[in-house]
Amino acid sequence: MKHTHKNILNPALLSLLLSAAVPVQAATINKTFCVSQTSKSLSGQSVTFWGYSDCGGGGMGGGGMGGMGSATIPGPLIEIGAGDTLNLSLNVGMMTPQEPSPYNGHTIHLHGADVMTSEDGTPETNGNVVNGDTYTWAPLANEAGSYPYHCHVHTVKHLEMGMYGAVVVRPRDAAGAFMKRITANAATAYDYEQVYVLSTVDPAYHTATMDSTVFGDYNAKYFLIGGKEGKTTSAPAMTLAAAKSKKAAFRLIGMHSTNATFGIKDSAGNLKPFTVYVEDGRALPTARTATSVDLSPGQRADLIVTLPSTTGTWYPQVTYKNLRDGGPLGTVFGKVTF
Ligand SMILES: [Cu+2]
Repeated sequence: MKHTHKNILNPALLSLLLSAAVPVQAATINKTFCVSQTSKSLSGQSVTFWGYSDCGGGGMGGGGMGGMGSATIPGPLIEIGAGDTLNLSLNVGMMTPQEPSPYNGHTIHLHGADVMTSEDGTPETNGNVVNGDTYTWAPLANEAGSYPYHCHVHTVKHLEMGMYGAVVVRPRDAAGAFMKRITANAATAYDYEQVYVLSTVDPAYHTATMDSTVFGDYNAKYFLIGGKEGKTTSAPAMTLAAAKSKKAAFRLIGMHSTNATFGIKDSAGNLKPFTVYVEDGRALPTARTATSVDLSPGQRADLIVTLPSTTGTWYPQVTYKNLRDGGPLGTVFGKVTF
């Protein structure tokens, strides 16, 4: 058989090559968030928060007359596929808790997302308004992982008030379904998953406004995972009912204003190793096995721990640390049963 140029362009071969190159099915995801006030009891004290709620199925005014929804701390979890397009609208058309001008209004900043400046939600940059907007992001295939979103108006105040949440960018399979993997890499497959949004509270920040000198010094008093205190292993902030020999993924998202260290201990207090696959929304060139991971504000880590072959209880935990000297401020516990 003669090898000619024509043979290389054989239609069957071309079709095969094209099908291999066709990306998995992508989706367009439209969400509308609103802002409202709520309060939480932390260590017996009532603290006022502002938070996001999901108030519509897409487009401005999606909430219609149905109201603003109920804010949660952290805000609603956003799940999108790598390759999808997210259109995230913020409806501040209705009365929202906010400060007087020039610190009024709200935005949504998709932290760590590679977006156009006009989609960045930072009022100081061109094209970003504070009276409602739609933020568009189409993460690439290599951007699977965990991200935070938060308000970028007078950030020192508004982020502290609870205006933050998590975005998980998931790989999709050939049929378009979310995969139980951190990235498309089969080595990152897991059976269970928890999102740990780390945050701290300085109650003085919750009552101060405008250019208060209070904002010159941060004194965290309450320490949270997923908006909960979890001060002891018997009252954990997060619980996961898993099964022995299975894999559990933890998505750590730093929205705290201190330093922090994450670790997983067994019931005897021994640190258990885990593998970090993604940091700050990018896969590590080589997965890293560790018994602790440090997280500064804005940082993320996506990791997997393999549970033992006998039943038991482990305690994932975050120790918050002073920014200046690393001294421990408080530990928040999670719990995994298997
Ligand atoms: Cu805000």
